[in-house]
Amino acid sequence: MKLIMAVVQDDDSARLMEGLVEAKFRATKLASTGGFLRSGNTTFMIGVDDEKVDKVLHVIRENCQSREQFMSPISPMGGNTDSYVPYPIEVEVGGATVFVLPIEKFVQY
Ligand code: 2BA
Repeated sequence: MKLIMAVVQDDDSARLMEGLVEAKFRATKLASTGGFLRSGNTTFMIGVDDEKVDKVLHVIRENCQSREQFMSPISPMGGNTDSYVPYPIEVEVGGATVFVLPIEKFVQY
């Protein structure tokens, strides 16, 4: 069994959850925050048998798209301004960042 952890954009999370439920996968959605943009994203926890991992990855790919986002840098408060960029910068946020982890034990009580 594997645990798939997928960080996706909030805009895709409802569609992805629908896709997973439709494909009969169980998933848990967690509210998360990206360290770089400091804005909300969504992390899915999906526990599946090994042979179904590729099917889940397919559902994720089908329902998540990458987008350009602007990041407004926060001005440093009396700190070092050497690397400070005073205008918004555009970053491409991926459709999904996915980790596939082995599960040692799975129990439900
Ligand atoms: P954030 O950390 O808010 O990053 C959003 C986007 O900003 C990233 O998109 C990337 O394009 C850019 N970015 C991140 N760090 C950067 C840096 N040091 N310099 C320049 N640009 C940078 P994605 O790579 O698609 O990541 C989307 C979200 O997935 C991330 O949001 C974070 O929440 C999560 N993530 C990505 N890689 C991760 C990792 N190795 N471990 C844990 N979470 C990760």
